[in-house]
Amino acid sequence: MQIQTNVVKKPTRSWHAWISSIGLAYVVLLTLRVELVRALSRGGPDLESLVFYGPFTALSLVATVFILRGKRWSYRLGLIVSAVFLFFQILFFLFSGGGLGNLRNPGFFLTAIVPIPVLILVVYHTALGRRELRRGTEKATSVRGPTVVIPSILVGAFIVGGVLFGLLGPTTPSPQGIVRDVTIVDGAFYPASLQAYVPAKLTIKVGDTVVWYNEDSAHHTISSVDGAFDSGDVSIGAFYRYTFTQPGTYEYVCDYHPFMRGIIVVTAS
Ligand SMILES: [Cu+2]
Repeated sequence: MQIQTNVVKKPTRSWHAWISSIGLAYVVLLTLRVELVRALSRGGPDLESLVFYGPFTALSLVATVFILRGKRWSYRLGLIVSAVFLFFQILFFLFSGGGLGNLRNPGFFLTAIVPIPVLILVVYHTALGRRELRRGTEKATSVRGPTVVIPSILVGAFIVGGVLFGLLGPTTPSPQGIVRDVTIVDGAFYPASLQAYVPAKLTIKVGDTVVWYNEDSAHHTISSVDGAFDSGDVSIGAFYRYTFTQPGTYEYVCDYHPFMRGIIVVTAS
C-alpha cells in the first residue's frame, strides 16, 4: 500500500511563509464574512460584489495554500494580490470618512483598519520569502533576527492595542434616560436590502435618547420627515444620538437613500 508522503511530511516553512499565509487567510476570511453579512441582509448574494471580490478571494486562497507548500510562484501571486488589496483598502479607509475616531466600533476596526498593517506585513514577507526561495536559503521556522520578527510584533501590538482601546478606552458620556440602539446594518445602502434601520420601528418614552450606529460600508443620514431632527452625514462606523422630548410618531429616512425608512414612537412617560 502506498503511503502519501506529503500528508505525513512535516512542514518546514519559514517565518515569511507563515506570516504571508496567515495574513492572506485573515483577508480571505474577512472578505467572506463581509459577503456573508451582506448576503444575509439582502436576502441573497450580492453579484456586483462577488464579481469584484470573488476572483481576488480565490487567488488569495490559492496563494495562502501554496505558499505553505513552498511554491515560488505563489509568493509572487501573494505579493500581487496583497499589494492590490492594500491599495484598495487604503482608498476605502481614506474615503470612508471614519478614520481612527471609529476605534470604538470593533467591526469597523477589524474590517477597515486592521487589514492595512496586516497587508503591509504580507507584502513585506512575500517579497522576502520569494527572494529567499530564489536564493535557496529558506530555513525552517525559527526566530531569525529583528528584521524578521519586529514588524510582526509591531502589527500584533497595534491590533491588540486597538482592540483594548475599543473595549476599555474613553467612552462618550452616557446620556440621561434609557439608551436604545438602532443599527444601520451592513448592506443597508442597497435598494434590495430587506432591512436598513434595525429595528425599523422603535417605541420609547419621552426623555429617552436613541443612538443610531452606522455599521454599513456607506455614509447615511437619519433625517426626520417632518424636520424634528436631522443627523447630517453619518460616516462609516460613526453614530448619531437624539433625545426625544415630545411624545409622537417620528418617521425618518436617509437623505441619500430614500428607500431607507424607520419610525420612532415616543410615548408619554
Ligand atoms: Cu443611506
